[in-house]
Amino acid sequence: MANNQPTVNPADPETIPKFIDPLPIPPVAKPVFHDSYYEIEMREARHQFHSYFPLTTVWGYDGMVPGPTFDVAKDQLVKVKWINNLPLKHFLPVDHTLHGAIDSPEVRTVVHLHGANVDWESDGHPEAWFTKDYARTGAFFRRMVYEYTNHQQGTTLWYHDHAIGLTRLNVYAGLAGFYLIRDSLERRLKLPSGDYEIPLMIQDKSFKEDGSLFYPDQPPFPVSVNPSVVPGFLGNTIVVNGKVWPHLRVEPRKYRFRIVNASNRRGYTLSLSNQEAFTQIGTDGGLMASPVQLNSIRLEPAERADLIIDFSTMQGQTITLQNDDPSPHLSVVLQFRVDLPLRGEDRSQIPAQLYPAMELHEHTAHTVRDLTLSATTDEFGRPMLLLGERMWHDPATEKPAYDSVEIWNLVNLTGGPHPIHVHLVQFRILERRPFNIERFQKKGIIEYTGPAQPPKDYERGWKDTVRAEAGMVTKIIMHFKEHTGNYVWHCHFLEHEDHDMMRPLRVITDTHPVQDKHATHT
Ligand SMILES: [Cu+2]
Repeated sequence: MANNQPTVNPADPETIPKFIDPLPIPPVAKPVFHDSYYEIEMREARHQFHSYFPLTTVWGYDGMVPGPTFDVAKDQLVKVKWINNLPLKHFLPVDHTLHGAIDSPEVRTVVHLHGANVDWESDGHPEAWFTKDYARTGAFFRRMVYEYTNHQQGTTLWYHDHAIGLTRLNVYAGLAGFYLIRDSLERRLKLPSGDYEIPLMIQDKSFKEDGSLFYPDQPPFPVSVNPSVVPGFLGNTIVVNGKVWPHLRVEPRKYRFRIVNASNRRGYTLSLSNQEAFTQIGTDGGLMASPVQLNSIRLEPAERADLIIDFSTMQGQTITLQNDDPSPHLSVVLQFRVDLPLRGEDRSQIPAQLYPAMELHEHTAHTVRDLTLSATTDEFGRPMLLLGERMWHDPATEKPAYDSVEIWNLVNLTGGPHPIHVHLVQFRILERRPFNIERFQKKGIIEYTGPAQPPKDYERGWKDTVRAEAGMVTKIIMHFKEHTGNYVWHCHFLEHEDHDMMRPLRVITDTHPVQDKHATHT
């Protein structure tokens, strides 16, 4: 490192110079044979989060943070052997009181491809975990080689760890990567591509003075458990594609950014510092029917956005991708420098029609479920959040029939928003509507107190994760098709997910599906 480098304390964001490192682009994963069989090894590595930091111990797919990017075609069968070559001891504080972590190996992994339409045995069920050399496996472990059929619209997925009771630590340690599916409809659109298509994985992290990753072993209130899960981890630096506050040099032209919020707990409201608008073309599940002009976009953990920023009128400018946060550090994410010469005419387009509109209609629903998000305390007196008033280990209650359409009313009683993720399906957000919490808690009846609100402009497409707003009923609709078996649904605040805000989702074959449809509340 240079002698004239400023005195940097990785633990103190005040001392960390911003926009020093260029934004890295994760390399594309390479099959080991037949263009379709991959082997990806989870291993401990040393990672440079910032040029002025010492190296940091991480756990990465192929030792990288983020992991290598899968770039596959729709309907192309892809097989991946996920290999756990991690140490036997965790380097982050494991809470052995959490579900699934009480009497099981300290280091367990299982890979979930988030947003995938996939057979349950390859979905990365939290109890399908395995240890090094598959020496020990969880109750739902079925296969070493996962199969992804990629039978779905082209989109930006991401893969990450999902081991029961450890997800927050394994993802924070670095186990996350991109998985892009491309289809021929999209190829015809002439969107910005190649060097002009850039994935952005946004995470918040905190570091110790020696550059190692910091994750708290205690909540900010006294508990009898040590180490103990915390209600939510919020870091004091922003990391994009594995670098703390990087910069990206761009040409004065259009760029496509595939953004995933891969943070444990932090949500972001992103905008450009020069107040210019940008265009959204896709949501979690793929391209939207038509593009949307936005000045800002909110992304909770696990949500994705496919955006086009047109730098053609910004030549010579330096622009920050900013986050709506009072902290001077957490309000900046990434710096764009529009200082590269235009290498050629920008022939990319943003067509007015992107993808055939496919809707799910309310009248086609077989089943409507009211599912609560509620707060309670666990046996140690710690706050704990639940779905449907049940814990993870309680018997499955959400058992949609194969080829059925369901409406879920996410009834949020908790006082804060939670990003709810349903495995296997892409859904539509129908509405959000305020209701009387007290009356619901006393009588179990939804009494609406205001008009229904349509989804936000940036949510009008396929979603697999939705912000269930506090004091609101968030109504989603989805079609369970193609697969049956053992999936899950959960809050994507990883500290909540690891502490019982997760439930089984069992898609069942039933020639006489139970018709528990009831009148929708009006
Ligand atoms: Cu939550």
